[in-house]
Amino acid sequence: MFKKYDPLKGKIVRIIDDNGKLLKGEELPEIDNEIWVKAMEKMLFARQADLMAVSFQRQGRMFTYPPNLGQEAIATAVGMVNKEEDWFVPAFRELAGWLAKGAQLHEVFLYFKGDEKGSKFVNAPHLLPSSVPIASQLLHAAGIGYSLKYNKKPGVVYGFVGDGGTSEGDFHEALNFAGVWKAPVIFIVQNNQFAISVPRQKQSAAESLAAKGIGYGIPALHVDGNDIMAMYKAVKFAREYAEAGNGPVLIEAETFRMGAHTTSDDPTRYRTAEMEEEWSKKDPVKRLRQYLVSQKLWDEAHEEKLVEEYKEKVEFEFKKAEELYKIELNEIFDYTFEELPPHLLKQKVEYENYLHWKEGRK
Ligand SMILES: Cc1ncc(C[n+]2csc(CCOP(=O)(O)OP(=O)(O)O)c2C)c(N)n1
Repeated sequence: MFKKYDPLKGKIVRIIDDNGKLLKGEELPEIDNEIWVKAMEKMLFARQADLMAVSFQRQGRMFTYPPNLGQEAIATAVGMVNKEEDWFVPAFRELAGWLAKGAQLHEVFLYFKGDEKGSKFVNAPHLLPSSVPIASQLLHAAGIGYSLKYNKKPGVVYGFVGDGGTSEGDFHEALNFAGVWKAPVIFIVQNNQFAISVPRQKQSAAESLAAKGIGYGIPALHVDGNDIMAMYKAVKFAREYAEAGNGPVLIEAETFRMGAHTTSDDPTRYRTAEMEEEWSKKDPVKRLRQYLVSQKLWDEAHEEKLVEEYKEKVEFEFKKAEELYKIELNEIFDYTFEELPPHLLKQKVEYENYLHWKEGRK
C-alpha cells in the first residue's frame, strides 16, 4: 500500500468520489455493506451531538467548544478499526472516536462545561483526555506505544494532531522517538486546512504533511479524510503493519473544518464562501449517504427518523451532564498551593461572601 500510494509521488488514497461512486481502479474494502450502514449511523450521531453542542454553548450552558463538522469520517473510521486493547490519544476534535472507544456523551459535555469529572471516561480505560496544549499528546502516544512494545502487550496507539500541530516541537520529538523505537503508533494528522486562521500553505513549505513522517523514517499515507472508505482502508492497513512489529505509520487525512475553529472564532474573517462551498461538495456524510442510497441501503425517511432519535438522546445526555455538574468552591482553590497565598485567600473569602449574599436574595 505504501508503494501504490506513495505520498512523495503525490498519490492520495481515495476510493469513492465526491458523489459516493467507486473510483476507477479502486476496490471497496472487503467488508459487509451493513458495516457501512453502521458507520453512517455513527457519523450521523456524532454530527448531531456536535451541532447540538454548539447550540448548548450559544445558550450559555457550556463553555468554548471545537466543532467537528465535516471531519467526522476520520475518527469514525478509526473507531471501526479500533480494538479493545488499542489506545486512543486525542487532540480535541475527534468526538466520533471518543464515543467509539466508550466515552459517554455526558462525560464529553461535562468536560466542555469545565468539570474535570468529564475527563475520567469511566467505561473507556484506553482513552486519554482531550489535549489542548497543541501536539503535547503525541509524546504520550509515543510513550504508550513504546510501553506496549517493551512490555510485549497487544494493541496499537492512535495519536491525533492537527495540521498546525505538525509545526510544534512535540510533534517532531514524538515522531523521532516512535520511529527510532519502532513503537506501534499510528499518527493521524487531521489536515483541516486551517490552524485557527493560519492556512495550510502558510503552515509548512512541505509538499504534504505525510512527507514529515517519511523524514523520520516513518512510512506515511496521504488520505482523502472525507472518504470514510479510504480512511478505513488506510487505518486498517496501518494497524496491521504496526501490530506486526514494523513500527509507526503516519496518516495525513485531508479534510475541512466546516464550522468555526471554536465557538469563540469567526471563520468569515479568514476564508471565503467559495472555499466553504467547494468543500461542502466533499462532505463525508453526504458521500457515504450517496453510496448507501445507490445500494438501496438508506433513504431519507429513515435518516429523518434516526436524527429525531439522536436529538432526544443528545438532549438526555446533556441534561445528565447538567445534573452531575456540581463544583464546590474549595475545588477551585484547593489543588495548586499547599497553603493558600494571601491574595487568593482574600479572593476566596470575597467569593464566599458573594455566594452568601446571593443565597440571601432568594
Ligand atoms: C502549545 C499551544 N500553542 C498554542 C495554542 C493555541 N491554539 C489552540 S488551537 C490552535 C490551532 C491548532 O490548529 P491545528 O493543529 O491545525 O488543529 P485544529 O484546531 O485545526 O484541529 C492554537 C494555535 C495551544 N492550545 N497550545
